[in-house]
Amino acid sequence: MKSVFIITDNPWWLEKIYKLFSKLDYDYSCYCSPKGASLFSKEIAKGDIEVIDLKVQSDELISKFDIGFSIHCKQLFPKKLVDGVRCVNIHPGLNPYNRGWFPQVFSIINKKPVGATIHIMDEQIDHGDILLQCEVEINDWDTSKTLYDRVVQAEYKLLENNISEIIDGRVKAHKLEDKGNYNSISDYINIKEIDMDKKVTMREAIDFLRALTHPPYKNAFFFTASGEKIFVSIELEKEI
Ligand code: 0FX
Repeated sequence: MKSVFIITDNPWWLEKIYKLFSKLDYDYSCYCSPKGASLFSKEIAKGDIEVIDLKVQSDELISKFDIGFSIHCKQLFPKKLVDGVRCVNIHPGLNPYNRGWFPQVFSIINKKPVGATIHIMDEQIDHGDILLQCEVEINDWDTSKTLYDRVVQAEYKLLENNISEIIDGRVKAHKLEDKGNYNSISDYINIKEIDMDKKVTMREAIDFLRALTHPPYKNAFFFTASGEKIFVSIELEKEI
């Protein structure tokens, strides 16, 4: 029987992982990152998930497991780990477009496609041979939140429908010719402050605001003349 490790820092995904793996006949263990530990205090206490620091504990994973999954894990997988055991990333973006942080936010702004990607991991972020992909359409009335919700559903379906084939190595990987583009967390942080003097079209303004509308987060903001910080989000409603 193949042994599988899964590292996630996303509570929605952890529930889905339990649901998916409880139906399958694999020996599996779940981990989260030290930074994500506060999100999982109940599960850690129950022993359902363990905290792992990949900088010092990669050898443990290499020796114990046949395959590993990074599912919205906020830790970098070191070269040693990705070279030592087959690691697969489940990513909420359509590689190679807008690799990195919050792909749907950047896709609403820069019009590059978005979707779900399952790929073999190498030492670069959201980079490596593609196993499976599925594009998700961007509607003119989507916000980051409505689009993200569809992207994670697409990721889950892609994984659920192909999990045994992936673990058993029956999905053929293919290379992407284009390296595409990458957005870091700083790129995201840097777009949140609204430049009140910037001249843009209404289309660009609405696209920017809907890309940063993701309740309950408060993202886009500006400062008043007296220095108060004001958060801005947008409501879009399609006539039925
Ligand atoms: O778990 P996740 O959905 O995924 C993110 C990256 O997008 C992904 O590329 C990376 N592999 C993974 C490790 O981290 O992230 P999240 O739960 O922190 O955020 C989910 C969405 O929430 C995000 O796409 C946009 C929105 N959000 C999140 C934060 C933290 C905001 O709008 N504002 C925020 O400050």
